[in-house]
Amino acid sequence: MTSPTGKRVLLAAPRGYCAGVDRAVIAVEKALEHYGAPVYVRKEIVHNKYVVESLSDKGAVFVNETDEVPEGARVVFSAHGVSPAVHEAAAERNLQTIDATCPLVTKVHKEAVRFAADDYDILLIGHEGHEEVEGTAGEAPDHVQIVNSPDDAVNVTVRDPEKVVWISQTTLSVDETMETVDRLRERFPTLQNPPSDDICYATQNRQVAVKKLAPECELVIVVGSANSSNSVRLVEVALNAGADASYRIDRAQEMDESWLDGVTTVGVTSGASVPEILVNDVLAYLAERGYGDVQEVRTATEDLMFSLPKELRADLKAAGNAPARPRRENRTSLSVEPV
Ligand code: 2E6
Ligand code: F3S
Repeated sequence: MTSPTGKRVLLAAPRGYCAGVDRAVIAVEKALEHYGAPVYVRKEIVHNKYVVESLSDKGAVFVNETDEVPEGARVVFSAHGVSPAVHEAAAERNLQTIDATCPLVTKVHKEAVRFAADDYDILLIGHEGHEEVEGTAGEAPDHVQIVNSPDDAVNVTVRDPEKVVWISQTTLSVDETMETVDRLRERFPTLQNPPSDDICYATQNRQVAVKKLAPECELVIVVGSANSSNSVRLVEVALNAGADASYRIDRAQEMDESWLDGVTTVGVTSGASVPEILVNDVLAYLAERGYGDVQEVRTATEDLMFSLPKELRADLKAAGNAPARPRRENRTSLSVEPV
């Protein structure tokens, strides 16, 4: 219902969980149910504090490296993927692995392997130190160079400028990545594109939705954790698209009353690793302050689902448990009017 004050919320759709996060989180939950606690998880299964804390409460034990996992124990690899060296280290300790790498990250790994086999110089656009970039680069360390930003393009040196390809992290800003590619192509005119988009559908869809609502917003709130690349990108996209201000928060308690001073329209979205309950809490916070009129701005509909990691599927099947799984409910509990 329209507010007499004109105050309103524009709620981005799609937002929140993507298919790869849904699968990874369910994989840990199913592993806990099936094998019992503890189940070790290398790195954060997805980059969200609430998810990690909730799974820890259920018995998941998050570690930084496989050498922290007891010999022979079970370990889940996170959605961001791991390099072959990590698989080897796990095998040396006889660990039982469940690989929850998002299939769309695996696709990029395969591109790196293929172009390395053809002896290309591979320019991996992505953020140095991010787990996904470490995993992808680790597939072909002798062929991959990381390009962090458009400005970093000047630092690249290649063996043969006619044999260069770019690939990317899945969760980058589409616009900034295209800028990096343009700069690289100025230097290497025959730079080859990846066979298909590496920035995944979920990253792209969330950015398109924010771009649509941001010009109408004095404030855009992005729910997501500080280490979540795709969530952080949504703040940048909102600001670039015309929002007067944009903040990333992990949860509603981090909202600052002063952000709402003089604000009529608040945009709300969330990263691909963010459970909808955290968005609902933000909407409730805003409703208590007069922003009860929530209008959804939808730019795409998503129905992609991935099956569970094969190791887990096999064990569930052998135990007579149906591998089918329900789609996680990711709708807001508030009444929302589409615009
Ligand atoms: C795996 C790969 C890509 O930091 P980033 O955005 O990559 O990660 P999350 O966990 O916030 O988002 C999901 C994801 C998982 N994206
Ligand atoms: Fe996969 Fe993209 Fe999500 S790479 S984990 S679908 S953000």
